[in-house]
Amino acid sequence: GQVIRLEDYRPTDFAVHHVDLVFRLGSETTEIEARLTLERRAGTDPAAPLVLDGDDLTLTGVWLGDEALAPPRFDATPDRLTLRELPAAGRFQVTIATRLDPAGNTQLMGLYRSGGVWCTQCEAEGFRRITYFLDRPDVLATYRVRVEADRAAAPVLLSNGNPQDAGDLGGGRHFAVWDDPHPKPSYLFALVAGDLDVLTDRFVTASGRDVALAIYTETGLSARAAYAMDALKRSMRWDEARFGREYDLDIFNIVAISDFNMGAMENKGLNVFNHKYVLLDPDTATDGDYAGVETVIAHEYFHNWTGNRITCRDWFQLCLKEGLTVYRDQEFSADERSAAVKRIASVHGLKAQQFPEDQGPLQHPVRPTRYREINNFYTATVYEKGAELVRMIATILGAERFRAGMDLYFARHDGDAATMEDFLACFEEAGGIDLSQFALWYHQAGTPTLTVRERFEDGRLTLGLEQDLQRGAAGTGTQPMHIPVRFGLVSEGGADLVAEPAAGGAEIDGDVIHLTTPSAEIVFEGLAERPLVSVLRGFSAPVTLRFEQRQEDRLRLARLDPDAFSRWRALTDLVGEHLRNASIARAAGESAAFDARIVDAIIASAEDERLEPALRAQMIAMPGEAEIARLVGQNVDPEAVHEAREAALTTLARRGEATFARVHEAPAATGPFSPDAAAVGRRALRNALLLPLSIASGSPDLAHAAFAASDNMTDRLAALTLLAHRFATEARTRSALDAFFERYERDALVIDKWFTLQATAPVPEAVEAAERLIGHPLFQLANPNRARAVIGGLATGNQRAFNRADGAGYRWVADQLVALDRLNPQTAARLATAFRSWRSFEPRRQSLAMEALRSLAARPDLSRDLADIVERTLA
Ligand code: BAL
Ligand code: ZN
Repeated sequence: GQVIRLEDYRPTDFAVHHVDLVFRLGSETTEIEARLTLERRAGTDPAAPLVLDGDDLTLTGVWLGDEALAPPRFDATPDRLTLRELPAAGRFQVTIATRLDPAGNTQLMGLYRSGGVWCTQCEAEGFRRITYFLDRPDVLATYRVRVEADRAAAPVLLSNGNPQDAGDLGGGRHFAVWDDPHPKPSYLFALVAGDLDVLTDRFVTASGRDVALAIYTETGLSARAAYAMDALKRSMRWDEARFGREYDLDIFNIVAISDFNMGAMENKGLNVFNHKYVLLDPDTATDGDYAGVETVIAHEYFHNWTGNRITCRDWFQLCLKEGLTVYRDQEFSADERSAAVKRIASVHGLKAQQFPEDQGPLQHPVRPTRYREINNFYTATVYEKGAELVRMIATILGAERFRAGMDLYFARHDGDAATMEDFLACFEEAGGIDLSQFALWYHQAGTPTLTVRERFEDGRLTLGLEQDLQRGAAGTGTQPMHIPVRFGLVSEGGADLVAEPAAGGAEIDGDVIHLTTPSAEIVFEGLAERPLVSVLRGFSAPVTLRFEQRQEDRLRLARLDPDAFSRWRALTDLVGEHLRNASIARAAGESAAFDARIVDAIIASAEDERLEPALRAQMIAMPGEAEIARLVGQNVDPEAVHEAREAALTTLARRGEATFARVHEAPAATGPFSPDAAAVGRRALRNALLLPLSIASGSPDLAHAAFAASDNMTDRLAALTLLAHRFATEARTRSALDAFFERYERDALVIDKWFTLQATAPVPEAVEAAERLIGHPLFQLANPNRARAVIGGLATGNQRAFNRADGAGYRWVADQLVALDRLNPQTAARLATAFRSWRSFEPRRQSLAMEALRSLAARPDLSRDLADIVERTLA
């Protein structure tokens, strides 16, 4: 495929001022007329043709003004429309007619049908599957959209902006007209038409604008949008208070769709969502689902400013809107819930998703400079590492100057298609700081290693810091970066000490060390006692920390660091290190004992009343098998990892049984279900204890009791997952799975969970189980959530089965990818990233994974999406 390069960027020869669209939706085909108001940009070649992007389009007519055109005035292929002899100056109009088959569009890009509903997905390049256009984010136009459809099939007709007109057309048909006054790029266009229920509300903005809010759902499900509506109103209020951003239209619509490639999409005034991130009630959704809905609702809403009002000049700038918006949604969740719990969850996600990407063949910088398929760059690096970079800017500038930089960004670039450099310049100016070294974080791929050493003598503490970045698959630079290291010096009693650094060494600003050189030393003087050094608090930079700290110090920090995040980190690192060593030992036929002091620290945290229950749940959760494999790094034997983790769990369960039982039996708060943070934390702790308690007793009775007693999906699913993963062969487990299935048979989102929990059972036979699951009458390969539930469940949620010693996991996943690729290349490519860590496994598995990847690469009919991932993974 063709490579797109950042350095080739140049503006278009033509501006598109306005787009007038007419959609005639029909049961078979849809007719579209697009009238573009165009103008040649000053200074461009007056004879240059207009070349418009298309993708798989059928052209039915072209007009210049009122004049119908014929070749050679234009020539058209499904992928391109070229118009010649256009006016050299002034505005003119080109009208383009196309015909589509939305029901046959299984890619779910462009206009498609989902459960009878017409809907669109245009980011990144879906608009060109609707009509020929300058389909790139720096072409901003106002849009007016007329939708016509059968009233019975589609009583609801929606598009971006404000409703302008509606009426009857006779013959059972009707129309609606929408007007969006905000110039926008085509990727933010949206249309929805169908028979939908609606939940409505209203919001008055800080300056008094009355906004009508509506969430549309499949019929009969609008009550399940209540929490999403609540999250929307809280997001709107928060963005006013925290960033001074108000909503700018009279109406804000959200639609929940069941077939959707992404989580959701921030189309101007008409967000379209995967229904997974809208529909909730206690009986069908877990606390994790509630948190996901809150985050995604906020994320898409926040895009109205960071993404829509200020968009990206080109797709290389994706992090400009995504990293920033993830940062904003993380801050929102931290403010709405517990900041420490949220930060731990974010760092956990970063290490599970972004670190392996940054350390494998799919490595790329946060601001890439080339791509073959932009859909493959909606990655953890662009999103999650991108958010970490914004967080570091906030750390470096401090809250006030960071806010000033954001204010400047909004003031200066409102209405622009901007670049990452534009963004950084605002913080340089508002902060009075040079961020040119910091900008390397956007250009240099890979996870830097931060090595810390300490020495204490005569009341003087010397900290040595060193940074190292190895060149990886992306081949980008390895210059020293600006790493903000938040730290604390903790007394034996667990208090933060105040110590003045001596002159020289790295720059220190409050509790942040600014490491800008390859290495630096900092000396703290006048310390009465040797402090416990707590570094990288709040995970102040996305690095791998190497700190040869005394075991006693780490154990003490795990118990008494006043910074809750650092307590978690100290404990998790100790546990992770043991699991890493134990996995390596097992692979060599040896065993490694789990240090009783670490085990006791975990047990102690379970009943530490100073910690909120959600944190205690995070403290006692063992790292997953994939995380342990990442820590092992090379020559990984997934069976050894599994056994090492099981052995550690057994040790913990036996030693902690009495304590865990005591905490588990403490009376749970009564009253009706509530999704608030405190109640979520209590459920998380009780459910986290189920696992060690079941292991200690060797019996599924406790899980069965919890399953039977559960009055909400969080508890029910926790119990059922435990049964399916640990007591899979028992008849009673099968009965529980069947009962669950029968209860929720008609509930797609719950049935997705039923599929996932079976595909993720950590047993080698999960491959055969997954094969049976795709034969189940309710399995639908064309539905992305369902495909992800089973294929993704096995490929990314089941390290042991996917990496089975005989290669059956690799082969099975590769076969499914081939089938899925024919329907939905984007989702197939995303699932294929499961192979990204193949080189870290032992040689036999490596060769089996390579065979599966090569068999994929050899297929002549792969989509560009999937071929790009497979080829880069093999490179
Ligand atoms: N813009 C794609 C979906 C999202 O990140 O919100
Ligand atoms: Zn986003």
